[in-house]
Amino acid sequence: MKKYTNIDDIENVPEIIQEAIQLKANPFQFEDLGKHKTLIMLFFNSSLRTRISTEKAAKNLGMDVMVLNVNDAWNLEYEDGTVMSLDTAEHIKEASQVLSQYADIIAVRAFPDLKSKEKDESEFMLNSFIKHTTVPIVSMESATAHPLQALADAITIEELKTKKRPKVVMSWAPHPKALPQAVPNSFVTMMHEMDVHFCITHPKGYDLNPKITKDSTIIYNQEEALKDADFVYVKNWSSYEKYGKILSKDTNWMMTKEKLGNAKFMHCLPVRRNFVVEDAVLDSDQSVVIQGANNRTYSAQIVLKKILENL
Ligand code: AN0
Ligand code: CP
Repeated sequence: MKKYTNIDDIENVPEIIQEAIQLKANPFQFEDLGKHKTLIMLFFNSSLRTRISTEKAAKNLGMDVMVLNVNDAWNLEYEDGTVMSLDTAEHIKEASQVLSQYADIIAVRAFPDLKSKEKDESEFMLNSFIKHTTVPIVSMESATAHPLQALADAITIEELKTKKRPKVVMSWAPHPKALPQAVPNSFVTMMHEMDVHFCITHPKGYDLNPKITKDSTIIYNQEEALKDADFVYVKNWSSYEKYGKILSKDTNWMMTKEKLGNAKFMHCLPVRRNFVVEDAVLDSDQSVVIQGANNRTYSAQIVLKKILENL
């Protein structure tokens, strides 16, 4: 693997899921692979899981890890040819090349600001790193994708499914803040690669990028969509059409024990209790959010392993 910024960087999804499950059973089997290799993680945004699970994954492979909260460094310029007389103190060209000398792999978290669809979809931050660094890049969530999360979700479904082709429903939920579409985008893309019966449910106006949802079944009636679900993946996102806007905070879309039926409850976390999902769900045995978060280590570890093998 040359980089991991999108699910299509994976050659064979079913195979990588099985490899991750094997790694989980024996996480230290490749502890020499990353010896004298350094992972630098750059965070433009907050993180709990990604920050810690990716470091743990790298260390399981014997790598050294350095973390930079980029907002503590110099304010970066991405445009070519600008007169840097304002707030930006360092150009991505220098920053990327300098960091490449210190790292063998660079991982980046850079959320969108949800103001301009075109700008966010250009993935200018992530792509600037890809362009100007000389080492492989891993996305730890970019403007439009969260591929490490989706791979962990796939591992969780594979581990917990009790039938060959489970029904997976991705259900929108309300949220007080405008959130990106990165997590749902990657989850949808991943479900297309898996042998599952998949549908999406959300209020009108919340359709994701049709290039991503493609021919997914979209059902605007949540109750109908949730019928006989084996896994319910709950996530809020802001509108794609009215880009970055909150169109609804309708509490009727919150996930409840009653709506969940017998399905397993999934969420990437962090989650707002009793706004996105009620306590009764999170505190029940049907919630697999904690086990799911554990798989973040193994999704990161299998990705880092494949990149290290290709260095
Ligand atoms: C972020 C998002 O929705 O993209 C990160 C999730 C992993 N969530 C929040 O900001 C609450
Ligand atoms: N799920 C996830 O990416 O969590 P963090 O934002 O805490 O890293």
